Amino acid sequence: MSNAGEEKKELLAAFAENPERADQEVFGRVTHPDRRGFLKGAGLATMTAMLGVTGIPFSRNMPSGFVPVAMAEEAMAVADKDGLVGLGDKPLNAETPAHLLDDEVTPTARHFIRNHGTVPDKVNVDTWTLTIDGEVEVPQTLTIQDLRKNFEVVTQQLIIECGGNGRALFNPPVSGNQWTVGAVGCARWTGVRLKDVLEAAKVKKSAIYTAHFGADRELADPEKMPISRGIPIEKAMNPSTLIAFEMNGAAMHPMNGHPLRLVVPGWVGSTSHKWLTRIQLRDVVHDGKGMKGQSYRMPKRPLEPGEKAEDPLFTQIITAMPVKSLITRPASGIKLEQGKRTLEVRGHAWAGENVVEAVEVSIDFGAKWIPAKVADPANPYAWQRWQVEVAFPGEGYYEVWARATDDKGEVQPYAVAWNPKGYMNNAMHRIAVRVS
Ligand SMILES: Nc1nc2c(c(=O)[nH]1)N[C@H]1C(S)=C(S)[C@@H](COP(=O)(O)O)O[C@H]1N2
Ligand SMILES: [Mo]
Repeated sequence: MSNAGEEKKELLAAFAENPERADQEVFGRVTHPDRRGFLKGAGLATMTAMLGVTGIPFSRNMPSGFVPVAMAEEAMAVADKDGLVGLGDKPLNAETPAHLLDDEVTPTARHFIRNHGTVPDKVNVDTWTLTIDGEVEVPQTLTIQDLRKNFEVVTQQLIIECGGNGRALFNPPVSGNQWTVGAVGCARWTGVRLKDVLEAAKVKKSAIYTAHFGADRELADPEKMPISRGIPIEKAMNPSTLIAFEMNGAAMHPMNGHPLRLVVPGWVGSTSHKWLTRIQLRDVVHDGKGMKGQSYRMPKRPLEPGEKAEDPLFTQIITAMPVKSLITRPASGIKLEQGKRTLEVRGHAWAGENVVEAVEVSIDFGAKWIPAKVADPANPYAWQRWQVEVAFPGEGYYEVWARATDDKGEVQPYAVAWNPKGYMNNAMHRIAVRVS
């Protein structure tokens, strides 16, 4: 099919212009109130024909995301991101392959994207304002220039990880973006401390929680915000919690929250509100979109994989992310050159509110563990580089597994602790190595 490229462009244009109609044409019917259709039957055949491919990669994504993955990948090129893997294009979500997360500081072009709705367009940096209201004595409305002028500007390397990172490994599968390991990044963020701004607004004693609001809107309803979460006042007052206006020393990527966002490092990514316009201080826990039901919550007792559980069981609002590590070198699937028996393995490790004390690797499925060298974090809430030289006893197929331990003695588990929304999977990362 020689003109597959052209047809793909046309398909993308059709989706950009009128997603509902394009859905109708590609998927045959509208199956979901938020407009996304299921790729199956005739729809899948049409799509496959139009894309000129015999199969669509990452088909495991299909049931949950109803994702025209090839299109999401196309969208990545538009979004000016380097090698990210698209999980969906409405809203646009993309993760970074592990080997592209090798940089000490995650480049802007390699920071993952997690969107719930539209990406605000026509952003005017000069007129953008942030309102601080609710349980404060002196409500504030500040421009970005005001923030820069009135408060100390700080730069910190800070980790943001999606609560659903690792969801693709759940068994039985759960719905939601099928992140493998790459919904995590550690960029250098420049901004002001949320704490300083809150102090200027004179927070009342009654304030116990924040509520975050931004400029993005639900895809299906431009009146509604797609997400509005919050954090306890203690985390808001943590000096590493930033209102950021720069990413890696430059303007933020439009998909990563330009021109203003929260960075609540170490905590579930949904608290790091993008396109931030308002923070309300509350005397009760926030009840916005993403705060209730089973959203960003864990059950109060372990569940059997696949178990159906009712909302009242989900009493634990997710806060800090658990200890975790990632192998960024080599890429999985590497074949050592003939006769070579050693390999440098390295990556990053992080631990929510804690500090990583040790990283070990195993080349025998966890029977024996080899300690790696672990660097100190560049600053609190930055991930930590680890590195180790591994020697293989002979030729064959190996897996290299990595596990981190934090300063509270928490260790990464071997397997996924199943929960119905696919949160907080910190099971060990593993890569395949062929020794010849
Ligand atoms: N306004 C707004 N903020 C948001 C989101 C969103 O959809 N809208 N997604 C949240 C989630 S779930 C995550 S994991 C992080 C991801 O940040 P990133 O897209 O810059 O990687 O942004 C958070 N902030
Ligand atoms: Mo997320």
